[in-house]
Amino acid sequence: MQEIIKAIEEASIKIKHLIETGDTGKSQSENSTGDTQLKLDIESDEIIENIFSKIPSIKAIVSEEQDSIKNINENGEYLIAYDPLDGSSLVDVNLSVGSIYGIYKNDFNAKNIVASIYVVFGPRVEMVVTIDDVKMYRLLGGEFKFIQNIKLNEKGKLNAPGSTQNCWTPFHKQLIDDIFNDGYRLRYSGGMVPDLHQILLKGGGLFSYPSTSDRPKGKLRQLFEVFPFALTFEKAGGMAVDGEKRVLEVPTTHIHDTTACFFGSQVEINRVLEVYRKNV
Ligand code: P6P
Repeated sequence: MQEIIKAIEEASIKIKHLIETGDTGKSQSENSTGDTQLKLDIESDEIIENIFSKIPSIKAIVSEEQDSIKNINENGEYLIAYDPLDGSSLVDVNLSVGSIYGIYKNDFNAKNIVASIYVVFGPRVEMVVTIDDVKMYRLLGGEFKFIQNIKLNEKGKLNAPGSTQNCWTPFHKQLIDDIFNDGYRLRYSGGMVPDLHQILLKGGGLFSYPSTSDRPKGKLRQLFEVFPFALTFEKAGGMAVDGEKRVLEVPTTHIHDTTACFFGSQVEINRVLEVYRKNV
């Protein structure tokens, strides 16, 4: 695992430079959902793939920006699903973005995730490694230095309600309204990585990307985005559900499957479960 962490550190330093100097324009190609890819998406993906292809402990990799799994070393131990630059369109307006890595054994699915790593590219570059606990590192003088462990409070103060509000179910809208009426503060940038990083560092709250009329299975990808953060939130003392159960019990049938997802502290997630179990 250490060589994978070092590889992600090396890739992140290169991606930081790419964000600062790269062309943020559109490429000529599309991703698996037909969205036009940004040049940043493709170039950050190439950086990561080139580095991972030399790591002996990696058996195979799959990128959110590509359609197929790539075999690296048949004797490798780990499978890595990664989103090379989530929220890349936010670079154009100088907001924070991030990379997300899910590290699996035997197969790409929820029950086989063994670790997750995300990197936030903001005013500072920070990497959060989840194995048995949640450790945060910061890029200082060209090296990642350990800063702190991350633990969530039982109850938080922040609310990050994702997706198009006019596509919410009435009971989801009521839930979000009730949470705001209880004094939670709105914190939503449209970047999953910085939005969840903020909730983790500020003691907790709720991030939701529910099933909506335009996206009945949610928007966020199971392998590349949701499962890695679900592991982090659970190891930090919080929860991650799809409205009914842990997202780490959601079955995967295709590498680009999505799922509705709620990440947060115990109090907020139990509130979601209570509302959803009554209405779904
Ligand atoms: P919406 C970015 O495109 C992303 O995949 C996540 O980083 C983010 O949480 C979500 O989409 C934002 O989606 O529909 O709220 O704009």
